[in-house]
Amino acid sequence: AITSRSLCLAIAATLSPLAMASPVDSVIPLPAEVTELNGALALNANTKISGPAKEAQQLLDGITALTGLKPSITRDQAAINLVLAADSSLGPEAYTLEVTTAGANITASTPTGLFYGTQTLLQMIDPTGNNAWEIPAAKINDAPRFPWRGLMLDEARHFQGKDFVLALLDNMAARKMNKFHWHLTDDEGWRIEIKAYPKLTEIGAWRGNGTPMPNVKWRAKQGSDKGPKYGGFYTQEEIKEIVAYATERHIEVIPEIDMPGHVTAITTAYPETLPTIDPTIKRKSKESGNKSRPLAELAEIPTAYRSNALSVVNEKNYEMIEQIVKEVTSLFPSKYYHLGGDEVHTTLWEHSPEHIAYMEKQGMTEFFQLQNMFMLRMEKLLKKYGRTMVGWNEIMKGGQLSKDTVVMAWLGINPGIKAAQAGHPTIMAVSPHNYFDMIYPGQGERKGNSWAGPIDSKRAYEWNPLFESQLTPEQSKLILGVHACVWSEFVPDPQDASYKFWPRACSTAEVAWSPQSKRDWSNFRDRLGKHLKYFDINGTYYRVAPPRFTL
Ligand code: TNX
Repeated sequence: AITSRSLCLAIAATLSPLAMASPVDSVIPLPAEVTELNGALALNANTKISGPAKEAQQLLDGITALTGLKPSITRDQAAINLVLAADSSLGPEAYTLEVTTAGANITASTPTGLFYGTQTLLQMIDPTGNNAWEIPAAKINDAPRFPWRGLMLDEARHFQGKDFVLALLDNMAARKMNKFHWHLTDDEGWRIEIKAYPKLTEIGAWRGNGTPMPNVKWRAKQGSDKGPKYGGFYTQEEIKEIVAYATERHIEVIPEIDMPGHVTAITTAYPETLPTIDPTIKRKSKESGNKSRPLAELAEIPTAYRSNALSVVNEKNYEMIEQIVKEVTSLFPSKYYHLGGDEVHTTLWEHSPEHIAYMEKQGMTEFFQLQNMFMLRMEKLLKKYGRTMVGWNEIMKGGQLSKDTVVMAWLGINPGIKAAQAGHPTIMAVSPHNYFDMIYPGQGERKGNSWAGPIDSKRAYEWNPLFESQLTPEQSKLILGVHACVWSEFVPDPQDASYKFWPRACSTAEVAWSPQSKRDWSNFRDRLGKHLKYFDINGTYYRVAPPRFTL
């Protein structure tokens, strides 16, 4: 029977001799330099791999997953050789890969470079090879454009769990992404066990019927606070396991513990962390403007949702925060600690006698100065634990931050440019290209946010994170890289989370890795079409752009 699928395959088969076959035509991200050679290296049951034990085993497992073949590992020269060489011309993540009919050699100066070489090699194998597995001959020199190639997962709004995170890490690593930013706390949930403050998870990790976590209309819209109790969290043991899994794949895990706003989970578990409020007073400020809401609008004090902030003048809160930092840093070896700092609503501070008194004493006139004071204190605290602070672009308000502090720019491009101009290492997480909680364009799409506009793979692909015309060469160097985020207000389960990431995050991986001059949407689109087979093989749920096959 002729189905539309078989018809399409037949057409594709007729067209393929015309189409430019490239040795990397299903590889993402596109390697920096590729030279096509003649022929191919055949893989079979006797294929051997030599090289450092861990990387050789990872390659072996990858080949088995794609082909079913079980190569063996040898100490001798083999068909596939992984070579660690002290070669100063190869940067810390670079590799060269040479495939001929006689064999394949991957050379790098670090295990990370070797690992990336193996990921490219794996994506050169056509898994639909019908038991005739081969790797096309080519010479590749590859290194990343940016050192920071990240994804963020928000597990606070919806909890996806360990299996999803491990699968996400696998998919990141295959695309040479190296920073996993884990948004573990927010108003709707606290997802990491803190032994000194057990109520953070006993109370803060659960919402829905019967829990003290506030029931607020805004969240009711998402359908998660009605019905059964909902939530979850990671024990410290699970966190360690996930971090180890990421480390094996050359991914750094950066925890985010969002403060001093987005803290309903903390303030519900420990109401004493809220400012003391006197509703009859309100200190006015030029700045409070649209960030501030009238106190009367708050659902209920002290568990006012999305308008709350920690007290930043209560020393007990700083003791609690230090304990949290101590436990969190003991679990995450990353040099970075993300402190959030986004969307701090100052309403409660405006009605808080102790905050007003503190401002008067310090000669502060605007409420954002309280936030700035908090951030400066957090920088110091994190330094004490050997960590560099990362925060959302709002942390720049008030200035004076240490030049080490990393700014994650989300509200468009300008905050990113400003951050680099101010001398901060900067990560471009700009929402119109990188916020994959946004809906995909088109009719009947899955639910999502839409305030930054619909995003498809093309929109995620077609932008340049370096705004060279507005930055000096020195400032350009401060743009560490690119970051795509999935906020999860509208991401109820792992299948939906996977759909939101893939394939859009393939665009992010290539934006972050491949030279700008080599990037081309139509070339990428064709490669992506072929690359999707790797998701089919590892069972990753992804979005297929319309028109879809519905047979
Ligand atoms: C803004 S981006 C937020 C998040 C939301 C997101 C939804 C940022 C630092 N804050 O709390 O989830 O928009 O797109």
